[in-house]
Amino acid sequence: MSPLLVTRTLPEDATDAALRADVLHGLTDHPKWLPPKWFYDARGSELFERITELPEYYPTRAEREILTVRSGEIAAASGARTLIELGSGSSEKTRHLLDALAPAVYVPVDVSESALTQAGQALVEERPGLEVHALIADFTAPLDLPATPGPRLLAFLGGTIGNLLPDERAKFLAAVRSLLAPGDGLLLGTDLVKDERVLVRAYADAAGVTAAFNKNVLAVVDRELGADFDPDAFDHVALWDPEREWIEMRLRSRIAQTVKVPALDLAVDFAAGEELRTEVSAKFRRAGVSEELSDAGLELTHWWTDAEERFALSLSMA
Ligand code: AVJ
Repeated sequence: MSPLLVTRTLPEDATDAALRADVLHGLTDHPKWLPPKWFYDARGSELFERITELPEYYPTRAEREILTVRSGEIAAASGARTLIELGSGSSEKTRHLLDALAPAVYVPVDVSESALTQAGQALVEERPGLEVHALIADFTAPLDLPATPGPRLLAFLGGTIGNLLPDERAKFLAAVRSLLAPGDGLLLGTDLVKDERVLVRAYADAAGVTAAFNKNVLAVVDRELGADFDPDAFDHVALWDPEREWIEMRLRSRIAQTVKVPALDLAVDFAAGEELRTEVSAKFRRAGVSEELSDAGLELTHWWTDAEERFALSLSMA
């Protein structure tokens, strides 16, 4: 049997139906909002890769430092024979884990079939004996994981859990727990609370790459739903919400304007200065992560940070 198996559980038309529902709901809500998942078309993914290399955007470097230094400990603590990774993308940061764990099976899960196929092909070529079972799926929906050797380690890296609102996080962690058997583990990447200026700079870089990334969601709605958003009629906003301890990205309408979305037979009025929220990126403290994991039935057993304590990887056991 080929060492690379790619399974699609995401229906082909899921994306179009989901985008239409999200745009209709979010643009008629008060205040207006869109889910961050729609950032990641080809241009958005390329812009995000550029963001990860920006001097102001520390999370990727900080997490890579932890994985480089601590993968041996993570492997020893989890003893996993299967590594499952949600939102695996290029699997670039996963290589340290795969080296240390040397699992029998790797199950990358992502919505991007191209990313999964490219990464999966490269991994089976360079790692004889590794079986890759890639899943084209939306990890926020119920997952149908293949039967693989235990114990299993489920990795959710990058700090992407911060994109979920608190109630969404509770549901997500409970769903993850329901996928795990006793002795399985969750390896979770979380960006940490820190100086507000450092946080805001990471989401409003001097080169304007994050501004372009943020505005790109308007181009996605224009292309997919025939809307007439003018990205230049909106300003990029990044702010720190100290009560909720999250960064919020918004797009502020420079003028009073009406945007048409023909595919939804919708006309959306924006007042001058009105803001559309495009992402929250929650920042965490160890006590809060431990509590959220415990509420989901997971026990935090290890907490690793980079030397500057900007980002953390936690291991929790089912
Ligand atoms: C990929 C969701 C972890 O929230 O920091 C980067 C996305 N947004 N710059 C994050 C993002 C603006 C990133 N995550």
